[in-house]
Amino acid sequence: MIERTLVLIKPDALQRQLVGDILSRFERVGLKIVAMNLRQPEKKLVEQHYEEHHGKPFYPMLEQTLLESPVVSMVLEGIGAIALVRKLVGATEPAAAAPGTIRGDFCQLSYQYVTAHNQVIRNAVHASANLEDAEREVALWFSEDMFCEYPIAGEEHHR
Ligand code: IDP
Ligand code: MG
Repeated sequence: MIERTLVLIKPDALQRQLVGDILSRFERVGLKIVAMNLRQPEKKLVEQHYEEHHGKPFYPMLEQTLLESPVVSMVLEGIGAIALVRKLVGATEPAAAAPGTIRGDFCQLSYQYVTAHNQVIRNAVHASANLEDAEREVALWFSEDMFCEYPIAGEEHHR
């Protein structure tokens, strides 16, 4: 099943100049970038994007961190792309994220540490959790005219 999923490289990763490292992981597994943008999101967009977290204690900080510098937003396409990207991204809590995943390799925060220090988990990327979220989030961040059609080398070998 060919799927599309939304990925955001969040401000903490932009500030650490990790864009290339993160993108290379999606490219090397064969995911296709069908839309991409460097963007300073407006507050309203972040509110809509993280709708499910409104009211949680960490929400105000989460919103603030998403607004502190630009994000790279992208739509990735591939076989089972939603689960594949979540696998590459790793667990929400970096301390629990497996080595080899983006969060496991680039971040170290734990729930215990951020709770004690009144911080939010900075974990480099956002990735859609399921098909329903992916469809909603892709439509939120991208309009139809922002997608590009093109072939990628070797596409026929893994489809
Ligand atoms: P996800 O990004 O792995 O889908 P969600 O549960 O959807 O994780 O949470 C959204 C974001 O909110 C996380 O990526 C992380 O930045 C932050 N976050 C989630 N849970 C906590 C928490 O308990 N404390 C602080 N920040 C959190
Ligand atoms: Mg989530």
